[in-house]
Amino acid sequence: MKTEWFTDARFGMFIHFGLYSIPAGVWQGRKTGFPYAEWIQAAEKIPRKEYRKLAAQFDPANFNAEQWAEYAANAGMKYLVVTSKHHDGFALWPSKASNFNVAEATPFKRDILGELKEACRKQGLRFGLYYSHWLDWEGTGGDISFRMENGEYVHPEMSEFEKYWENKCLPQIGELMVYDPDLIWFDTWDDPYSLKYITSEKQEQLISLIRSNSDKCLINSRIQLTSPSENVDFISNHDNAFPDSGEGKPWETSGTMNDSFGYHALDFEWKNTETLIRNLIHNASLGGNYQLNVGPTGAGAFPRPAVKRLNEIGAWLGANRESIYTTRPSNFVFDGGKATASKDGKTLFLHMLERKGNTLFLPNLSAKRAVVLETGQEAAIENTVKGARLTIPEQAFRLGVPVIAVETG
Ligand code: JFZ
Repeated sequence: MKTEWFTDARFGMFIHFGLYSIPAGVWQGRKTGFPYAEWIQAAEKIPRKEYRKLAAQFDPANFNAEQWAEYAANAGMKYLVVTSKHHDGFALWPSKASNFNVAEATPFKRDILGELKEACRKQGLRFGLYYSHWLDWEGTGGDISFRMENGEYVHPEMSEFEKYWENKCLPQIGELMVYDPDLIWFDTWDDPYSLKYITSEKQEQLISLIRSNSDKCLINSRIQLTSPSENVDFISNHDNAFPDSGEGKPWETSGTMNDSFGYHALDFEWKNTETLIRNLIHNASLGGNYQLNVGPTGAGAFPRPAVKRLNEIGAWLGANRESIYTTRPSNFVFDGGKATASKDGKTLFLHMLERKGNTLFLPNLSAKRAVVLETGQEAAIENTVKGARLTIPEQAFRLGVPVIAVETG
């Protein structure tokens, strides 16, 4: 199955990087009215000509693809997905279909996608590309959710959108395929206008373009969130949405460390590391992935709070790796935590999210061996006709989120 690596991966990095990383959520000295810094052009109704001036300033001295990929690998992530082109229409690679790109419009000139792809290969990370197929505010006909008249959004004529689609969107997807991506991450949301513009014919057009170039490239459901084609490979949930059940296809949640995807200089709502680890465990227990976002600064640096969290999650994952990677969802429910199961179903991993006393009863189950995963310390077992009673060693509760590995049988 071409989705197997994705199902086994559990943890990936999302990167939002572009011209919006320069204003970083602040326009004319004020914090922008919308939490997502990458939306600043629309949120502040910045005229195109003025927004384009950011390209002349785009020269990220600290951009270092190898370091970015290393941060992801050290955090325990297995793939990296970068915004090849976000809603503003600016391409991070030398695109032939539009000169609004890093090589032609900025002093930086380097092929950011090419460098990142190579860095990911070196780190053993799968490489994915976010592409905003629906919204494109460059002004070539894809400027949905951008033109405001009398306080209302005015959407482009279908004929204008068709021009954008034929002359920019499809050719650019063709260009992206040259990078041989492991996945393409499209983006729409529940808006009646996404149904109007991204019809099922357009979905299939994109899908067949990708399939004709690649046997391996996965495609996500946000190609049309309201009614995705049967032919997509995995489901992308709403942002920061951690569901109560799994899906019929492989799935993921993309989420932010604070409240913005693009770097936001005035967003201090950083979630603590334990919350992020709990999100990872939550999705893993239901068979899903967590694609955690980093918004590098306009200079190309990872914000310090992001680096700290990546390091801390990496440390936790390093000590508990078997309980997350290649696991399967477990229907074993217990009070105060969440479980995953090994692929062969023989080992149960109990993530102790809340302390509910030192004994844990596992109904209808007989345990052969139970250990604290990080330390190897044994938990005493008492098997009865009704199930197994474990006594969790006191020291385990000093480990943050302890995991008990139980061999069953
Ligand atoms: C979209 C983008 O607009 C945003 O900038 C970011 O790239 C994010 C990953 O995706 O945001 C969305 C998408 C879907 C919903 C809300 C915001 N939704 O379905 O509610």
